[in-house]
This record gives sequence, structure tokens and C-alpha cells, in this order.
Amino acid sequence: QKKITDEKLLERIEKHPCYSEQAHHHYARMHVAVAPACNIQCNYCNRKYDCANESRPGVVSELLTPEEAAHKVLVVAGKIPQMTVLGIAGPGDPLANPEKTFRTFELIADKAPDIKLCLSTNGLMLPDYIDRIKALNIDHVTITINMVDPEIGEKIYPWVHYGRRRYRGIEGVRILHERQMEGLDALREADILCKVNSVMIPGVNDEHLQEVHEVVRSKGAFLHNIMPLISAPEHGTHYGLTGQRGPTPKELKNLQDNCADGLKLMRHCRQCRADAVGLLGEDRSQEFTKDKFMDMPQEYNF
Ligand code: CLF
Ligand code: SF4
Repeated sequence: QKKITDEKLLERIEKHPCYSEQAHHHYARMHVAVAPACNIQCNYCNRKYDCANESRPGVVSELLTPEEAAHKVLVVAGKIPQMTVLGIAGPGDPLANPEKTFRTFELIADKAPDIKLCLSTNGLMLPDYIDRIKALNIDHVTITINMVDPEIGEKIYPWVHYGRRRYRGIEGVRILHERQMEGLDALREADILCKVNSVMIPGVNDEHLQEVHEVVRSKGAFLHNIMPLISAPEHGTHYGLTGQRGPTPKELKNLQDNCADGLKLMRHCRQCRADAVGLLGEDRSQEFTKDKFMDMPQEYNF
């Protein structure tokens, strides 16, 4: 793997536990679940649970308003000083809920400007919000890209809702693909660090993800996170009706090793929940449920 030598770049990632493997031992992130709606359907997603593109399937996060979320962030920042990053990653798609997502970020940018802001999206609406993302100084954006070939995408996405219309089948997938590519280009032009998540689905896109890796590398993504599909039929998160399994650890590692030449790979992802709190390996979300944090004072010193 190439070592990063650019000092300015290092500064931008050294306190982000997902973008820097070293940082994840020392710095924590938190997510706030403010974004319930989604504008596409992934075959592996059960809408009763958090978005499976940047989180652990089968988990239901407690939905917050932007004001509640901001209160929670300031409470947690007072109690966990290593908390350096606020991410919005669900429970649906953050950019399908732009007002809630950006209102939350605005409140934090205003009250706690040293907390880094991080956003995760399926990419469908990303090109429309680049200016807003840049203006809020959101320096970390994740796009989940599971394919660069709409024919493969057809097996992953049954529909896409775009511009007041629902597009079924390949027509919808083509829109999603074009918007994801446009979003990647726009992030590069705006100099915003981009991580790409790909969900590895055996028999569907496993043999295709090396090509995805190549394309996102050529478009300037900073980091690629290939995640295993977590198949949990008891939560309805199996693949469509086909009972698709997730990859074995060995299959995942083989694919990651085959991609290890170009773009940097993230290998320490813990597939967090949409309301995760703490270091990547620990989950302190239950210490900060709404009934608890609303009564806690905002101790954050700003
Ligand atoms: Fe959250 Fe994602 Fe930002 Fe990290 S998580 S929005 S980039 S602050 Fe990190 Fe969690 Fe893996 Fe995501 S370990 S699921 S990669
Ligand atoms: Fe589910 Fe996330 Fe896919 Fe939307 S983008 S359908 S919330 S996995």
C-alpha cells in the first residue's frame, strides 16, 4: 500500500477514525440518526432497519430531530473528548432528507466548529448538494458504489426514485450510476475527500468489484471500503427472496488483496449503526439514548 506523504492530506485525516487506520485507536466518531427516508431500493435492504450501506443490518436506530441530534452531539463531545467526527449515515439516505441532514450539520458547524463533519450517501442526489457540502466544510463524503455496469446493478437495485418519478429496472440503475459518477467527479473538483463503500454480494457483484475499484481509483476517490453483505434472514436482510449469503472472510480477503495495488483500501471498518457512538470497535449508543441524553447537560467547551 502506498504511504501518504502529503502533510496537508495527513492533517485532514489524522483525527478521522475511518479515513486513517492509526486514528481509529485514539479517536471516536458518532452518528446521529436524523435521515429516515430513502430514494432507492437495494435488494439487501429491509427498510425497518438502518441503511445497510454504511451500517449494520438488523439494527433500528432511534430517530432524532436536528435539534435533538445537536444536543446529543454536544453532550457526547463533553463526555468523550476523543470524539472528533460527526457522521450522518441514515437510517435512510442522508441526501434524501436534505433539510434534516444539513440543518443538523449547520447547528454543529455553528456551535462546535472543530468537530469534523462526515456524510454517507448512495450518491443519487449528491451532484445537487456539492456546493452546500463544500460551504459547510464537510470534508469527508462516502458514496456506496456497488457496480459500474448497469446490467449488474439491475440485480441489486429494483427501483430508483428520481425527480418525482419511480424508475424500475435498468432505467433507474442507469440514472443511479450516472449520478454516482458525476458525484465522484464533483467531489474531486471540490477537493473533498471521498471514500467509496462497496457491498460484496457473492454471485452478484463479487467478480465485478475489481472493476469498480479501478474506476473509482481513476476518478480520484481517496479510500475504498469493500464490506461483506451481512445476510440475516431473521431481520429480513437476506438478498431479495433468493436467500443470498454473504461472503466468507476468506472470499472478502481475496478480493481485497486483488484490489490492493492502486487505491488505498479500508480494512478496519466495523459496519456501524446509524446512531453509533464511540471508538469504531465499541458501541456506546445505549449510554446516550434519547431518554438519557435529553436530561444531560451540554458540557462541551466552545
Ligand atoms: Fe461514520 Fe462512515 Fe463517516 Fe466513518 S462510519 S459516516 S466514514 S464517521 Fe467508518 Fe463505521 Fe465503517 Fe462507516 S467504521 S461503517 S466506514
Ligand atoms: Fe436501504 Fe440504504 Fe439501500 Fe436506501 S440506500 S435502500 S436505506 S441500504
